[in-house]
Amino acid sequence: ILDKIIDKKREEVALLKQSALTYKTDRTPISFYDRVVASKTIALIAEVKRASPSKGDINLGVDPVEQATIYADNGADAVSVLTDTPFFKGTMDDLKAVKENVEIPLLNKDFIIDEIQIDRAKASGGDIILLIAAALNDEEMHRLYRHSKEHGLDVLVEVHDEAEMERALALEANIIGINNRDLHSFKTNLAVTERLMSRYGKEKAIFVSESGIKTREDAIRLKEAGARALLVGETLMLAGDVAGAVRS
Ligand code: IGP
Repeated sequence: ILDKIIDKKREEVALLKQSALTYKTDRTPISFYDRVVASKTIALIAEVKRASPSKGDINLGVDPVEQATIYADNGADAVSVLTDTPFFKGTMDDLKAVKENVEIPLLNKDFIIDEIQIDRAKASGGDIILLIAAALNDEEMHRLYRHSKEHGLDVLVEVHDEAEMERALALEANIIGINNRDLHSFKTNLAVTERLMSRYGKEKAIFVSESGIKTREDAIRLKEAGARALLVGETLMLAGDVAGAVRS
């Protein structure tokens, strides 16, 4: 699935580059890293996600601003906004709208393969961008990581196994996401975080456990494994009581 998504992303980036649009902004992003370091409890990145390749439609009727406002008002430390359209049914306008209404840091959740997407993320209100190790070679990771940092953005470097973790650590990434979801089988397994944390937990980075987190018990388990933050999407998008789910 990742190959398919990246192929599509290349087309999108080619169009972006052809258009006359430029992304200039003098805004200073808000630091998620500083917020997590200062926090005594485990941090929450709460995600706005309408649909996904693994689950299909999740919550098409959601109002991203309303949802993000509930997240922020109930103690989330950041909001992740999926902006990929073909596979996740999100838009850059979702990110912009959330930015106008919410004060906490925003993660522009997308498949970044080119600097122009990073410039667009910053101009659209993103404070954090995602770099997926499985989608990028070392040269691309380094170049895109440096570009983001030069523009004052935090970078969440996402890994799923030991080899990708080694590559993220070689970057000296200070925020590393461990994706519990296997992108081939779509299965989630929180033991992925436990396995990688037992081996790399002493490294100097903030570790974020991502995907498949459903209950307060899951959160406690991941905190005990050493995660400093959690990224939760589907569970919050489907919760009857979103505020209660965020607080628990
Ligand atoms: C959220 P979940 O299982 O709580 O909905 O997962 C988040 O981790 C997931 O959306 C995600 C993702 C990604 C989406 C993790 N890495 C990369 C798109 C691209």
